[in-house]
Amino acid sequence: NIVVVIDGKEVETHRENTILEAAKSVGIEIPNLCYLKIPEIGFKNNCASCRICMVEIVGNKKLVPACSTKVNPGMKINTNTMEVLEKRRNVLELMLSNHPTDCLICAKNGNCDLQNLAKEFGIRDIRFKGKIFEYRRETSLGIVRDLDKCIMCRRCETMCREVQTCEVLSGINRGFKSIVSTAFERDLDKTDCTFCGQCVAVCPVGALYEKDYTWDLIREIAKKDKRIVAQIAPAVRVAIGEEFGFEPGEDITGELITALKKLGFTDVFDTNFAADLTVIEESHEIEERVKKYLNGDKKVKLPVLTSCCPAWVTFLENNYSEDYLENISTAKSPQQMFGAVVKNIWGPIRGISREKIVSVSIMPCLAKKLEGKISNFSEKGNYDVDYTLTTRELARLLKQSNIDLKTLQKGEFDKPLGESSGASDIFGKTGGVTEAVIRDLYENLTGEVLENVDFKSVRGLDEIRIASLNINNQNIRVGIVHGLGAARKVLERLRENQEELHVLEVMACKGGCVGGGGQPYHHGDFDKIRKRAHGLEKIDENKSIRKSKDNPQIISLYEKYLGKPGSNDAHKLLHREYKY
Ligand code: HC1
Ligand code: SF4
Repeated sequence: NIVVVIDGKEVETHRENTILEAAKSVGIEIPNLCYLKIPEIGFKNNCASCRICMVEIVGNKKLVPACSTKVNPGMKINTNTMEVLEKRRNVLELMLSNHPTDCLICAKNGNCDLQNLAKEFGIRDIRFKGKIFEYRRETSLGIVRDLDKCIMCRRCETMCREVQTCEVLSGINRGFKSIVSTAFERDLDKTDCTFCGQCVAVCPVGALYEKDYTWDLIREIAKKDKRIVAQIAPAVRVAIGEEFGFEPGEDITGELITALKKLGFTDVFDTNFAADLTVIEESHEIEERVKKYLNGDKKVKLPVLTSCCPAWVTFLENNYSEDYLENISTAKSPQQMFGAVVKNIWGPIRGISREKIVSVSIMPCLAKKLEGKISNFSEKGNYDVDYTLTTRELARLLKQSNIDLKTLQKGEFDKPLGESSGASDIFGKTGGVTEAVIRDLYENLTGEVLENVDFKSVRGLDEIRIASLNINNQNIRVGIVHGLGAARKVLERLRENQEELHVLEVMACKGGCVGGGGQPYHHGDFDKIRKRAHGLEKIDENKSIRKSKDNPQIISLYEKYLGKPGSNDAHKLLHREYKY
C-alpha cells in the first residue's frame, strides 16, 4: 500500500489503484460516466473517453482523468478546484450539445447517468450548439438502439467483447459522429448478437433499451374479451421489489400476484410450474444418454447442454453448431413449455380457444422476447407466448396504473399451473438448473429417496464450476458456467478433450437470470445480484416440496395427458429443434 493525499486528506491505498478508486475508498465520489468496474464478473471499463472525472495532480500542468490514472506514492490530488469544476462543466456541456434533449420521453428517463450529472451540475443552458446526427433508430424484437444518444462510453462494447465474447459492438466514425455500433451498421439480428441484453444493462444513457410491449398489453387487457394469462419467471419475484422500495432478494411473489390481478390479468400462473416440467423432461434425457454411454455407446452426445437460456442457445447456434448443437437438450425452456401447456391443454379443457388466450410472460430477460417469436412455437400465426415483458416493463406498467407493491396483500397463484417445487425457484440463479436436475436424477438412477436435497458443491458464483457426483457408483461430472465468455472457455476445453463432462449448464448472464438484461438496473452493484440469488435459495428452502417430480400438479399432468417423461406426447408438446 502507498499513501496519497486527496483534497487534503491522507489516503492509504493499493499501489495498483486508480485515483478514482482511491478517492472512492474514503467516500470522495468523483463524477464519471464511462467508467464502470464490476470486479465480480471481470468487467472493467475505464477507457477515459468521457473526461468527466478530470482531477488535478499538484505539480502537473494538465488535468488527468481519475479513472485511468494510477496513484503514485506521495501524490497530491485535488478533485474540486475551480479549474477542475470548469473543465468538467465544459465537457458536460459539450456532451449535451450533441445529445438529444428528449429526456421526457426517453426510455432511460430517471435512470440516465448523463441526466443525473446535468441535474447535479445545475445545467440550465447548453452554451454550445452541436449537430445532432440522425442515426437510424433500430428496433428489433428485443432491443432498441437509439444511436443519437450514444456517448461513446464503450461500456456496451466492453461487456459484449470482454465478458460475453460476442464482439458484436465496436466504435465507429470519428469526432462528434463517433458511436458504438455493429460492423457495417448492420441490424443486430444480422450479427452474432445473442440478445443477452447485457449491453443494455450497462448503457448509462438511452442509447440501448428494451423493446417495450406494455402499451400493446394494456390494449389487450382493455378489450375485456380475452383471458389474460400471466406466467412469472423465477428471478422476477426477488428483483421487481427494488423498484418499489423492497430490498434486493426479498420475495414478493404474493404482492406481485395481487398486482397482476389488479392490472386485469384473469389468471396468474407460474413459470416455475413449467420449470418443474423442464427438469423432468431434461433429467429423463440426461438419464437416457448417460445410461447409453455407460453401456458402451461412445457415439452418444455428451455433455448434455441445458437449453433454457435463449441467449445461450443463440450463442451455440452461432458459434458451435457443428460441434455441439446435437448435444443440447431438446427440452423447450420453461417459458415455452408453459406457453405450450396453456394453449394446448389448459385452454382446450376449459373450452377456451387459442385465439381467446393472451399468454404473457414476465421475464428478467430480453432474449426471451425473441424466443417467444420463434415460428415453431406457434400455430397458424398464434404464438404460445404472445407477449414477453421484462421486470422493468412490468414495474413501469404497475406505476402507470398506480399500483404500489408495498401496499398490497399477498395473493396466491391460480391452480393448477401455479404450483411448483423449490427446485424450480433456483432455476433463476446460476447452478440452479443443475441442482434441480440432480435432485430428480439421483432418485431416478438409484431408486432411493434423496434426503439431503442441497447440493452445495454446485452453488456459488465462480464463473466455471465443475463437480463430480457419485450416483450409483458412477462418477457423474457436471459443469456450470455463467456468462458467454465462460461458456466459450469450457466449450473450447471440451473440444480439445481437456475436459470430460456429462452435463453442462450455461446461463448467458452473470449470476444467471437474477442478473438478466431486463432486471432493474444494478448500476454496477453486483451485490444486488448476489442478494437476489440468495433470495431464491431461501424460497426453495422454505417450500414443502423440493423436487420437481414431487409436484402433484405435474404428476397429474403426466397421468392425464402426457403419459411418461420422454413419451411421444411429451415430445410433441415439450421438445423442439434447433437452427443448424
Ligand atoms: Fe430464467 Fe428460466 S430461469 S431462463 O433465467 O429456465 O428469463 O428467471 O424464466 O424459461 O423457469 C429467465 C428466470 C426463466 C425459463 C425458468
Ligand atoms: Fe452483445 Fe449481448 Fe448486447 Fe448482443 S445483447 S450486442 S450479444 S452484449
